[in-house]
This record gives sequence, C-alpha cells and structure tokens, in this order.
Amino acid sequence: MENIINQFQLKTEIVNITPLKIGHINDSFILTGKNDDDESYFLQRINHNIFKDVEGLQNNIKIVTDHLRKKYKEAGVTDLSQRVLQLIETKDGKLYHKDNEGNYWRIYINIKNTHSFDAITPELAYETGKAFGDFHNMIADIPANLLIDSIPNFHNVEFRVQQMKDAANENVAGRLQKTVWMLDELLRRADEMCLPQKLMREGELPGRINHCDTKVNNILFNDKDEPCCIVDLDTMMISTVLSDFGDFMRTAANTGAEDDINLDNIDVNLGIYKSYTKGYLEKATFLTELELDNLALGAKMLSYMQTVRFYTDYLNGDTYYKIQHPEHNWQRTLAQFRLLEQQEKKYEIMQQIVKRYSVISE
Ligand code: GN1
Ligand code: MG
Repeated sequence: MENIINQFQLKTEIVNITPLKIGHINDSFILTGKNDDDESYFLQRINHNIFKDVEGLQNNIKIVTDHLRKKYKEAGVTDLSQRVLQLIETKDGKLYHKDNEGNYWRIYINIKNTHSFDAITPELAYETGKAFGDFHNMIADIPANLLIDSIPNFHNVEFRVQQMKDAANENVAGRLQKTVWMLDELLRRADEMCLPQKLMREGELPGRINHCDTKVNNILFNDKDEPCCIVDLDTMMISTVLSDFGDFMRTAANTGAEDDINLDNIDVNLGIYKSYTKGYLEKATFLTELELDNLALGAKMLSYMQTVRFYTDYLNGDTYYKIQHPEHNWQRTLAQFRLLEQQEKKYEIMQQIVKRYSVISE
C-alpha cells in the first residue's frame, strides 16, 4: 500500500490507512497524517472489472470537477475545497496509478468536517433537492460528447431487463427455480418500466447528463448540516432526468434499508418524497412537460431497475455487487421489490406531488 501511496503527489506524510465500509463496487480508504490539520485523502481501488475504461472514467471526473469549480468561482463561491472533489495526480501527472498486480488506484483530497446520512429528515431532503437541482443546472452545459459512458447502458432499463432474461436462461447458479416468481413479477412490469427508455430513444424525452448514483449518502453535508458536495462521480453520463430523481427517492424516501431483512420496515416516506420534490423543482426549472409527467415514474423505475440488477446478480452467482452473506443479493432483491410495490400503491399521490410543485419550462 505504501508503494501505491508514494506514486501520488501528496502534501502529507501518511501514518494511517483506514479502510471504509462504503459502496458496493470500489474499495475505499482514508489516509491521514500525524496532525489533525494535515491534508487527508480518500484513496480508492477502482473496480476495473466494472469500469473497464479507467482512463476514460478518470477523465470524466476531471472534466466534471473542473467544470464545477469554474462555475462556483464565477458565482463567487469561496469554499471550493468543500464544494467540489479534487483529484490528486500521480508524480508522473496521471489521474490514476496502475500497480504491478493490475489494480487501478486514485486519490481525492478528503473533504474534512463533512458527513453523510443514510436516512434524512424532510428539512434536509428539501435542501438536498435544491442541491441536486443546482447540480443539474451547473452540469447542463458540459458538452456531452466529452464524457464517455463509464459503464455502457448503465441506466438503460431495456438492457437491464435483457441481462436478467439472459441470466435466467443461463441459470448458472441454479437459483432460478426457487425464485421464478420474482422473474414473472419483474417481466410483468417490463413494458411500463421500459417506456422512458423508449421515449428517450425516440427523442421525446431529452437525454441529459445525470449523476446516475444519487444515493442519499452520496451527498456530503457540512457541520451546519447544509448540503455542500455531491460525491461519487463515477457514473456521470447521459440519461433521462428520471435517473437522478428516482435514485434519490429509492434510497432516501424509503422507510427501510436497501437490503432490509424485515420487509415490513419498507414503505414510501412521503414526507421525504414531497420535500425533495419541492426543493428539486424549485431549482430544476428547465424540465419539459413530458419530463415532469414522467418524474414520479422515475421513482418506481429506479426501484424496479435496482430490483432487476440485484436479482440478475443473484442469478449469476454474485459476480457484480459485494455481498456480506450468500443470500445478500436475494435479500436486496426482496427489499427493493417491496419498495416498488409500496410505490405502486402510492403512485397517484406521488404523481400529484410532482404536479403540485411543477413549473413547466415549455
Ligand atoms: C452501486 O458502489 P455504490 O454503492 O456507489 C451501483 C449503483 C447502485 C448501487 C446500489 C457502478 O453503487 O448503480 O445503484 O450500488 N454502482 C455501480 O446501492 O454499479
Ligand atoms: Mg456509486
């Protein structure tokens, strides 16, 4: 590990390396020096089985973070180091280091005095909605052709359904038979859930740069509990606005956990849903009528897609997500599916809430 850290241009002599238990994909560590006020760092081993073009991925992050810094500067914001992630280059000027075993590493400056939440209050959801609305405004003018798709078809529901069908046909882990009811439930909903993808393909729903992983814990709050920085920029790419709206609701407006073992804990938290929608729509005033009409569907769609993805990984024998026990992907599948069912029950209210706070830009 020391050899890896030595490749980067760090200001601090590192004395502690602490592994973090976050994320399902990459491995993360905090690097600290002797003194509390030393600059500290966030080291990640990038999962290159999933992010196959690490160079392209890192370039994306550089483009997005440089763009955000420029925008904030123009707006007169001074605490830039709290607002935008800063990559550290290697001593030979690269945005990542590839070690002798073929692992890829990157380092960000650690943003101190911040924290994230797995569960938030309606007040914080309102502020977070505004923060994501601002974020979407700020990234809207990044020339989309500069970014690569760090994971092709990442939020393409049609593609995800096809992957599930393939996994079911191959049934490599022999798990289909006992779970086939789930496959039926998911296939039954496929047409409705693939509709936005079709609308984008046909040019009806605009493709916009999205974060594509707007989990509630991907936003950092400062010590006054104000949202300050959106992190985990691995999947910034073109999608429909449903992606980011929906993924936030999937994670924040759920009374249970993503993998809750007790399905009765899981329901839609309408207070959070409402506050976030209000905040987001106050800022994201660029949305078209069709996007607004489909926003509530986005919440269902992201729960659906996550159910499909967890289930596909379960059928494939757990090759994608990190798991803590052999049935973890099945537990996640059940929990996400329950959330989807609850969203289906509350769908009308969810649509009404979007309507209530909508400002149509066309
Ligand atoms: C993965 O690694 P993490 O937790 O940031 C996944 C997301 C899923 C999420 C489910 C690259 O994100 O798409 O929504 O797990 N990231 C990738 O919690 O697949
Ligand atoms: Mg992520």
